[in-house]
Amino acid sequence: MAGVPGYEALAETLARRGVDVEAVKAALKRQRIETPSWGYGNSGTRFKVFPWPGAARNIYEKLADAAVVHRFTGVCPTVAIHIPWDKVEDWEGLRQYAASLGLQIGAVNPNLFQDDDYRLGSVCHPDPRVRRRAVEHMLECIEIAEKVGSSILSLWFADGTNYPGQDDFRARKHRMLEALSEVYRRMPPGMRMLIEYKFFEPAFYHTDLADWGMAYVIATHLGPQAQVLVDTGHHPQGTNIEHIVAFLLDEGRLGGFHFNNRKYADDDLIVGSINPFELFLIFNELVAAEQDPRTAETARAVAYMIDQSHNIEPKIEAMIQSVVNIQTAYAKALLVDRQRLREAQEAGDVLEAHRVLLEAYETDVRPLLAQVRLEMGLDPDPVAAFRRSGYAEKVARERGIAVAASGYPGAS
Ligand code: LRH
Ligand code: MN
Ligand code: MN
Repeated sequence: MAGVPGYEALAETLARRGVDVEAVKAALKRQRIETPSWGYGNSGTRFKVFPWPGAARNIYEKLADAAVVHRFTGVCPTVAIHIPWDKVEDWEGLRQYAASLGLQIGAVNPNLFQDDDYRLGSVCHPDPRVRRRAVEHMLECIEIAEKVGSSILSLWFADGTNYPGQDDFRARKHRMLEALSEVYRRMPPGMRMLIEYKFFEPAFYHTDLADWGMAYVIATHLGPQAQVLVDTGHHPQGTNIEHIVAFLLDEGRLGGFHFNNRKYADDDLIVGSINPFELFLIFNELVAAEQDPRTAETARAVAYMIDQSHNIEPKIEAMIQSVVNIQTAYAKALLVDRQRLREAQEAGDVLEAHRVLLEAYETDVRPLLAQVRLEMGLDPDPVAAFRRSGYAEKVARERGIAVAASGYPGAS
């Protein structure tokens, strides 16, 4: 098959560096990235939602858009759902509809933060009636997951307090553990509970699961089917996320990612748009763990999900660009010369070790990815191909422009 411009030269350079180019291409073809239903609808900030012409208005349109992302990237066959943002009467029917589009339903996300009842929290709420409601909703989501053929229950809690003294930290921890134990016990074998942390927002004084350590402790109390989910936007500035990733992988407790990017807080911007080097370093840890027999099983089961919300940018293109940026980071991480890296580390050669990473990071992998896509029967430039396809104009005509209300993703 004819190569893309620049590919032969790159393949030769990589081969000279000792890279098994065919193995790298095979890994790139195997990679799978899940997109979120809520990334296709109108969303924004608490200041304003700018409605996008043709933005998906319901889960069926969201799946149709996700199928288009999969058609142009070839690596996004699953879609995460958020309940009750995604309103569905017939879950088996949804599963079939997804299948008719070449998709499957991925992680099921209960929404435990948008009912009036949850003013003081959900599973940590002082009132047992509210905690019961939260547990019932999670149990319902397990049933939904079984109906749609999903094996991931993905949990994020907005629980926290706004003022010192508002509630008892330790009592809230016990309430959470009690609630999650009941949910955990109801999960069928093979289902995983992913526990997502976030250090602030919407609560401003304390958040009940503020960091990976707290999520990890809860997961270990629950059992092996509970793991930690790392959302890249959920850390204080300066946090070394790749270190957290390596640590959790080593403990067998890294369950998945919510990829996005940010400059300041939980900005949910296009993955890799602000800090592509950080994304590369995260993938560097994932590849290292994939290649280490002690961590390979955990690394291979990691759920790679995007959690993004788009306000001023076209939603489908933003999603495709995120996928491309994730593939770029993964491709570069696959090029790291691990043997030279180990030798430099063992010799205490600080700069050489660092330069091994830079060599991989600074490689222009675009011809490699273009070649991979060509071999997968795809257009080498998925964003450009989508733009040419006329899909955006078609849905804008058919769906029109919705009146968007509040600012949180999925709200309408
Ligand atoms: C919270 C969060 C969580 C929610 C999603 C919409 O900030 O990252 O994953 O489910 O946003
Ligand atoms: Mn998230
Ligand atoms: Mn978030």
